[in-house]
Amino acid sequence: MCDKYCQGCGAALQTEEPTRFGFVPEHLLEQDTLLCQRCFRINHYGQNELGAVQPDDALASIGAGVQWASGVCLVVDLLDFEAGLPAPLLGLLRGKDVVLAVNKVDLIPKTTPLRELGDWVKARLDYYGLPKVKVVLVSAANGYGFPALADLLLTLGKNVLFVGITNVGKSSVLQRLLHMRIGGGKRGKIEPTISPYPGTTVQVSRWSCPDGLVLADSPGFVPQGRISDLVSPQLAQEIIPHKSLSSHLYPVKEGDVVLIKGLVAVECLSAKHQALLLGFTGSGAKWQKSSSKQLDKWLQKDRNDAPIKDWETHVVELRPREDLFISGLGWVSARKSQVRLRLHIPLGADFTVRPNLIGPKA
Ligand SMILES: Nc1nc2c(ncn2[C@@H]2O[C@H](COP(=O)(O)OP(=O)(O)OP(=O)(O)O)[C@@H](O)[C@H]2O)c(=O)[nH]1
Ligand SMILES: [Mg+2]
Repeated sequence: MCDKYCQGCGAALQTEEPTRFGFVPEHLLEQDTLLCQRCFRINHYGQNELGAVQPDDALASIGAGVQWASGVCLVVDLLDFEAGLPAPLLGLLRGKDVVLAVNKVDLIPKTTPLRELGDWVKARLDYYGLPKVKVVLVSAANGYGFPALADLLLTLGKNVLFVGITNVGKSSVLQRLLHMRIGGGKRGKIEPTISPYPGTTVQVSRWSCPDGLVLADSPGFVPQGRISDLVSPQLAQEIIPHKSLSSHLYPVKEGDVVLIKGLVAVECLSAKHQALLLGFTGSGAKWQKSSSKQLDKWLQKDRNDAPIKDWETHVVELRPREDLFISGLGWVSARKSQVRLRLHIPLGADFTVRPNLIGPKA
């Protein structure tokens, strides 16, 4: 161990154990390298052999970071919004000045006006008892909302920490800000490490910016109940929307089942009239329609990448223009008619019914 830190992921650099975070070969450390081997391999080969930071280590680092911070930018993924506000994380931020950056708005179809998304987010924050939080919709992918975000960050004092659950785009948001005037403009080659796999950032990593401002990345808080955390990293990549959100529309009547094999099934128990269900997920998730008689076959289907053995069921009433949100997977939206559904999800997976995010509003 030495007193240097990897600028990409924040891990303390060390030259002894290649299988631990922060490893750099000794000769590179002498050359003042500030990037660990893991970050180098993520950046150049898209490979992360060491996997994710441990939840407890992440929590300890976030806690220390919050103590240090004068203000906090909480980053959430609009497509996994409910998962992004876990009570233990919000508890850590109590008493801090918070700006909420709702990221990945580029993934929402252009037919949904951004003003409508803003109203939807505000209504959800009211519902969660967070009506006073300053909110900005952003996309680290295309830069939308960043001038407004930069202005809000300047109200948070000199030490600003980016926090949020894993994989919401904290490092991506920070990376984009570092290229803007607030972050000092063009930087050297080393930047916060970004990867599609959750648990990339390992410890708080600070970046000095003009006028004494310090922007700091932090490891992601690991939430409970997210389906993407229960499956293999490869399958998680398929179900989490990265480049586009895909939707699948099914007319349903009693006895129909809309499902993703080995992951989730939504069984129609009754529908008032002709009902429609729309499944929203990343484009790699394979939705299909079947019948209740076939259900066991689809749920018990053994998949190495979705090793889910235990299931739970819930009966849910879904009115038109409501979503059945399933944490870390996506959501099923009802159109035209109210439906009574039986939801089959992996044991411990979180779900909630909410006003619809996409499509005509009530
Ligand atoms: N489409 C889209 N993808 C994004 C956006 N921001 C980040 N991503 C992607 O989301 C994934 C996670 O990004 P990171 O910046 O590594 O997320 P993080 O919150 O720092 O993740 P951890 O360090 O693991 O907690 C990467 O595949 C990014 O390319 C965005 O605005 N739009
Ligand atoms: Mg990160």
